[in-house]
Amino acid sequence: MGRVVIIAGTPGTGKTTIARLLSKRINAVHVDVSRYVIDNKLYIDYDSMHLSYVIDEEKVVKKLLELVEKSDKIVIIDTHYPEILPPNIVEYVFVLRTNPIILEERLRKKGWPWRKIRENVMAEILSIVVSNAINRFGEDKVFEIDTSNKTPEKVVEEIIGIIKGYIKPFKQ
Ligand code: DAT
Repeated sequence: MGRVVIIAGTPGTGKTTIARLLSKRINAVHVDVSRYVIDNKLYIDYDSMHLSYVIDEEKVVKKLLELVEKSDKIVIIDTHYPEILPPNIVEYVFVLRTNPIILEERLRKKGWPWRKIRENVMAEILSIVVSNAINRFGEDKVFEIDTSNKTPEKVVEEIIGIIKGYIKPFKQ
């Protein structure tokens, strides 16, 4: 069974960029949950108001657990909704953070509509992903990583440092 590392964060904070790079660096399996849901048709509906798929949570969790069970490598799960996973299988939850002004720029570059940009920038300001992650997984497993004004390589170094125990992260 693989160890599970989650890369979470508001859309645009860099989950897929970081998870892809990290998985190459540590030879892990990368699962981009949004992509995985579409590729495996694990959605119930498309929400045209929020311009996103409504996932079939039960099926998604079942498939992810099977994948982790079969894997002999670390599994990096990239999702803005980490609480669907059971805490007992999760070792680390890295929540990527981005200054809201920089996040807005990144989402503009992705060509997102203004309504969706505003919704996500607000979610980042309110630290919604972090509070949900702490509620579900507990403070000890959750690490906030700032990606503003850093290269993806630098962010990956920080994460590897924490996983290997080289860096003692600051915890309030
Ligand atoms: P997400 O998967 O969270 O939606 P993404 O990886 O698709 O995010 O997009 C993030 C964008 O931000 C991508 O174009 C790369 C850019 N970026 C700039 N600096 C970054 C950093 N330090 N870490 C991650 N992404 C960064």
